[in-house]
Parts: sequence; structure tokens; C-alpha cells
Amino acid sequence: PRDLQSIQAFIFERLLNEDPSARSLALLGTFPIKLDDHHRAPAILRIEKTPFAAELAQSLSSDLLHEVKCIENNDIYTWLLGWFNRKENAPDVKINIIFPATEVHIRKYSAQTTCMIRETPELFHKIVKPYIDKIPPSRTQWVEDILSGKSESHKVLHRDGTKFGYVILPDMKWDLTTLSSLYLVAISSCRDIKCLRDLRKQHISMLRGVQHEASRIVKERWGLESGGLRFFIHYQPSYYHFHVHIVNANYCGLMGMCVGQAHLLDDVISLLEIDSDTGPFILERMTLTYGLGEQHGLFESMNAGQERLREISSDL
Ligand code: M7G
Repeated sequence: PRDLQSIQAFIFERLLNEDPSARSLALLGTFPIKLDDHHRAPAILRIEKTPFAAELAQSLSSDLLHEVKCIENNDIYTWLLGWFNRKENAPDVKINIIFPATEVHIRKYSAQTTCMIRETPELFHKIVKPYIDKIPPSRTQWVEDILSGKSESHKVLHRDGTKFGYVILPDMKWDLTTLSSLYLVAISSCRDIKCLRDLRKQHISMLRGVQHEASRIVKERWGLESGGLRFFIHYQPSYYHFHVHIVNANYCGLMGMCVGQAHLLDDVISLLEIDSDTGPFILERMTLTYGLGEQHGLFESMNAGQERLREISSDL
């Protein structure tokens, strides 16, 4: 089958696979062996969306988009579905808008080389902690708006109001419909936990609560069985207000799921279980290794710190 007419002779039997990260479908069906249509043989059709051409950038504002539907808006972030043609079909694109975007956003979304960094406890205290402490609160205004109920309140799936409480809701990365790419986020209501390094034994029940409640909700609402979710924590995250990523376990391939940024929640809980009650604490004492883009605000100082460590170890 090489032309439109012979491809249209495909009779669909069943879906073999749906891969949202590869933007592809694998279909099983048949094609006629001869033109009479009585003799058919199995055929696999793998349909893949072609990559965007850079020229798309010019036509987006003029003639390309036919219709959009806003999924949600929070602070400076808006995410929408877009149609290139008539709206009866499934949406062609999901569009995320940051407006007004800061210099930090521009750097985050720019193509860049990643370098692996070994963050010792000393480097954390000397470089990373002061960096986190200097971040303006406006960077996590969207989190405050979720916690206070000002934004996305109708999307909240669970709210735990205890001392180490949290809110579970759909992540901005999700289109709210494609189960195979289901993506939720659990946001802690405790502002003192900035990142992975701040987790202590006392937070275990909150972390288990997130696992338990998210699994229950996802089973009730979307029918995903337990074991169907991957829970992880980013280090370094983009936003220093503690949160857990909750993703369909079969959804792979996003950059943020790589070793070198994602830490499985179960592994973190297991570390906390053997942690000390009074300190020194495991997550403060560990050397954490991660990939850092050269445009990241920590890159220059951390890279210089690494160089110094390399010089010291070669002197020994
Ligand atoms: P992260 O590990 O700090 O950084 O995760 P990342 O964005 O590099 O992954 C923050 C998570 O919160 C990400 O999964 C974001 O998609 C999600 N997120 C960010 N914002 C600004 C929003 C928002 O306004 N609403 C919702 N629901 N999720 C958001």
C-alpha cells in the first residue's frame, strides 16, 4: 500500500499500543492481498505525528490556529488545547503560555547543554541553600494561589488540612483527558519544606498519605489499579515549594523522569525510615548528583565548585 486509495483499504482490528510521549499509535488490521478485497492479510500501521517545523512559529499568530479552548489559568501560566482545523476532531496541540515571562523562564526553556553535578552537603550549604533563600516569593505565587483556593480550586482532587497537609490536583502538563499520560501533582501546604533535602522522618506519614490518596482517587476516577502510578520528586526542581510528581507508570520518556533529576518517592520514604530522629539527617548528609543545564541559575557557581573539588581530589 503506497497510495492514498490502497491505505484507505485498511480495516482496523485493534489498537496495539498508544504512546503519548512518542505521539504515536500502533494499529493492527488488514489489507487486501489482491484488489478483490476477499483475501486479506494482517498489517501493522504505526502512525506518528511528524515533528513541528520551526516555521510554525511564524504562522501560529496568523493562520494556523483555528480554535482554542482554555484548560486552566493560574497566575502567569495558561494552558490550552488548540485545533488547526475543525473542532470536531481531537485537539492538534496543547499550548502552554507564560505571560509575562521572566528571565528565569526564558533560560529554562532555552536549548542548553546539561552537565552532571555532584552536590556535596558542603556545596549545598555554601551555594544551593543561599540560592534557594534568595528566590523571590513571586516565583511560587501559583502555588500560594492553589493552596488558598484562589486558583484551580474546582480542579482539586484532594485536600488534606492536617499539620503536614497537601493538595492533589492535575498538573499543568496534563491535558485532563489522556489517561496514558495522566499527570497529577501533590503540593505540600508546609512552606518550610523547600526541597528534597528538607525531608525528615516526621514527613513520612504525609508522603504515604500522598501515595495512598492519589492511588485511591486515580482508581476511583480513572480506573487505574494500584501499581499504575509512578511517584517521584525532582532534585533540582524548578519550584522550591515541596511537591510530588504523580504520573501514569506507563508514561515514560519525559525529560523530568530521567535519573539525575527524578527520585522515586518510595526510595525516599525508605531512606527516611532509617533516618535519625534528631540529626544529622540523611538527606542533608548525602551527596546528590544531578544534571544541571548551563542556563540554570546555579550552573556557574556549582560548576566552579565542582572544579575546585576535582582539583582537591587530584592533589590528594
Ligand atoms: P518542578 O519539579 O518544580 O519543575 O515541578 P518542572 O516544571 O521542571 O517539572 C513543578 C510541577 O508543577 C511541574 O510538573 C509543573 O508542570 C507543575 N506546575 C507548574 N505550574 C506553574 C503549575 C500550575 O500553575 N498549576 C499546576 N496545576 N501545575 C503546575
